[in-house]
Amino acid sequence: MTGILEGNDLQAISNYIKSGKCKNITLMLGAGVSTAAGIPDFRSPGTGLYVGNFANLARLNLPYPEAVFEINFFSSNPVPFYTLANELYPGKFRPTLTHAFIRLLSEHSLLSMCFTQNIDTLERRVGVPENKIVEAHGSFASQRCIKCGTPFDSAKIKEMVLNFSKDKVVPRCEQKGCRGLVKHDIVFFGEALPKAFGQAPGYIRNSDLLIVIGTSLTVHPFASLAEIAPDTCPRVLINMETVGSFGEREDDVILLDKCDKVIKDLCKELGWEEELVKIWEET
Ligand code: CNA
Repeated sequence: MTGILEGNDLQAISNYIKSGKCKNITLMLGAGVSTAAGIPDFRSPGTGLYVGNFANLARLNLPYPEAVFEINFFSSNPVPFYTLANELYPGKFRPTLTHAFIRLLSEHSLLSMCFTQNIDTLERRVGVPENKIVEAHGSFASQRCIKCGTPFDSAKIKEMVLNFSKDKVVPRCEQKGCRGLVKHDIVFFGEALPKAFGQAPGYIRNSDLLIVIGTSLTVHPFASLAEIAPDTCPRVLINMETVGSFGEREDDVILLDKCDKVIKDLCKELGWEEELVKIWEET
């Protein structure tokens, strides 16, 4: 026990933040942060893209669900990805209270860095400064040809994706003689993570608190970051289930509930509830 937190509950986190000793908070986020916005995660029973009803992905005629995010499969059949992109495209969804909390941490100068696995860009949309976000699995924010690497126009691809359900036109490179498939800069299975992800261990080692929200901690190397937190950096998990190695450290705080509810309760304790709701209502 490090003695940094006075307990393993929400009150203890709130007291620590209010004490002024907790100056740098690093966040690790997953798809659970955006489920309340209407974007299904991968693995929640009944609603996740990989399970239950949203086998949903079954209508895309995939050999197995993960194929939709595999580069080899995409190269031979990009239609399932673009069908899904049409449904999940940024602009169709509003940030959640948890996204508003990220901005609030930043406004209180407490946000060290937000490492997100999400590709929905809702962290940007809620107004978290770009230099405080690392989209570890990329995002829909940019795109390029998978053959020659030439970037593709954002406005043009947006129109194509939004019309994909009726037009079924897959974007192709416009460089002379190329015609390669265009893919968003989302990290597919088998692709390298963005360079900025390399900074993650340094941020976590220098943090006073690590908060992990809405992730099954099953996708590596992202998931392994939670192991890096030193004794001086207590770990908090806000999720529907216990995941990873949470619970193995005496000072781990595990808050099992919908993240928006936990965040609202935490902000109430911190006296930030009004600010939180104001940010959320504005976005
Ligand atoms: P996952 O494996 O589907 O796990 C989600 C986790 O969140 C589960 O443990 C759930 O119990 C939990 N959860 C779901 N809803 C809530 C909620 N309201 N409050 C608290 N916890 C909740 O997803 P991961 O993010 O762990 O997997 C990594 C993949 C998912 C990344 O590569 C992403 O790109 C990918 N993904 C992203 C999005 C998005 O951008 N919104 C959507 C779907 C998948």
